[in-house]
Amino acid sequence: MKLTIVEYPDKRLKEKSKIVEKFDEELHKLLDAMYDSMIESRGIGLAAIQVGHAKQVLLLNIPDENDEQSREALIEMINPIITINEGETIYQEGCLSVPSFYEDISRFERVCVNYQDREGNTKTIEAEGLLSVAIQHEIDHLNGVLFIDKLSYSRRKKFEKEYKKALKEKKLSKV
Ligand code: Y12
Ligand code: CO
Repeated sequence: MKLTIVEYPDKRLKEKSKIVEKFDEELHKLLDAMYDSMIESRGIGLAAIQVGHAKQVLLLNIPDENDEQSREALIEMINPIITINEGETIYQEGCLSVPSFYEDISRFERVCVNYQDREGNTKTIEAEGLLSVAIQHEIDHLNGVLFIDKLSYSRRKKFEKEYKKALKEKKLSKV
């Protein structure tokens, strides 16, 4: 099933996602459809609210050293909670819900996360580098926060102007 990616400024991106209680076929179907949509859109991370489902569900698929993604590297996180965070790193982030815009964002360098897998089993992961940054970016989505919300006032103003212009051009090119 092909899912449509919700794009900024859609208000659904501000919603807080709800805890998942049922680890059933419906959840598995959502996870599989999210994976297909993420790969088709060339993403490395996707939260359920980005496809219109306000559930605490996210995917991560970090490319390997040859810049290739594989299903074996897929991480499915349900109800994630960051338990430890350390250090600081700045990484240029992008988001499928904010197409064609990339910005340097400050994040924790390392995180430890407790979460559940698709069967409801409890898991823990320690992450650093791109995986750590992507986890924090996706968990922000579950709280209705986008990476552009972390920009300074002037950078946000610049973004809004550029994004509005890009949206207008996109609409005109479809006429
Ligand atoms: C660092 C980097 C990324 C994250 C969160 C996950 N973000 C993404 O997966 C963003 C993907 C993305 C893909 C795009 O499409 C292509 O490259 C073909 C894209 O480009 C356009 O929309 C035109 C933008 C973003 C966290 C930390
Ligand atoms: Co995003």
